[in-house]
Amino acid sequence: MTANMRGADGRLNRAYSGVPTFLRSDYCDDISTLDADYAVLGVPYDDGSPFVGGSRFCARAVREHSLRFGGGALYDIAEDKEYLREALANRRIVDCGDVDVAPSRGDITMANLTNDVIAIRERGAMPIVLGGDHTLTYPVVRAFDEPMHVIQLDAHLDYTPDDQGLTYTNSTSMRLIHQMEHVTSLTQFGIRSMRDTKQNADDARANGGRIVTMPEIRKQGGACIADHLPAGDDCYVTIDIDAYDMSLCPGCISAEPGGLTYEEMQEALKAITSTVNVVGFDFVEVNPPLDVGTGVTSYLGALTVAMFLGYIDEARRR
Ligand SMILES: [Mn+2]
Repeated sequence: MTANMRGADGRLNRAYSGVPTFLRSDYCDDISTLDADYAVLGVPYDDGSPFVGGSRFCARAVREHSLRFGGGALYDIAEDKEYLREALANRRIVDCGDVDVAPSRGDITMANLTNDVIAIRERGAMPIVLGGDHTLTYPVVRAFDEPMHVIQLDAHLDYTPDDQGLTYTNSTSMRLIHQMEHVTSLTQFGIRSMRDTKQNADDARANGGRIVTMPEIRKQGGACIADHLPAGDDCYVTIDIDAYDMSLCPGCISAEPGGLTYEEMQEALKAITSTVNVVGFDFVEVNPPLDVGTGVTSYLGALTVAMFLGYIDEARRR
């Protein structure tokens, strides 16, 4: 807790009080009037989770834990550097609430999502989308039309063919994205699940994708992601909490051992923002009902989203 927690409105704003928008940003309930640099949008959808649902509560839990960063900035003592102070003080981060979800109708929900992201971009803001499960990345990416690269931080390829009509599930999103004309290339980082198939890995590579596995990351550090990115290009980034090691995400049904440490994630996110131009990102797959009592998975999610946003904001100021 810091001495400068008192907000512009004079309130103390303890982490457990008030209405939980992301980082206690202003709330916008009409995107057509949005005035922001960064627009947060929740997608409380987990119909695309084939095993145990619950990630529909991810965005809400991440918002709640984000209120614990109450000092008006994110301070990294190792660098003696503050992130997001101006963006927060100038109210440049705005929370647009949640996409309208139609239960059991992924097609309708995801059309709503695509339309909301288009509307956010028309207002000149960068979309920051909070899951939900990993289904949402495809409908977000299809809201863009300029050429861009896609970076996925994940334990799994999410490259299953949607040949059974399973378009809106969390295991097919990356194959769908990779087929889109404006997606120039795909980098998949942290992939390690032995539940993925050789066929899907072969297909991703045959389609021009780069897969960065854990031995390479462990040997070279998270910053090695820069070697697999088109420097200077526009990039969309999707972060699955299961990119982190299983020990860091008890509240994630798809957690896998042998994943990223916090430091490796930090290095990777920093390297991304210093190598490419991030045009938007999403964060998915925290399942709060499965989490431990302290909610550490949601907390790590809030930290990851806020930290990455801080790096993006710093890069945009340079
Ligand atoms: Mn995933």
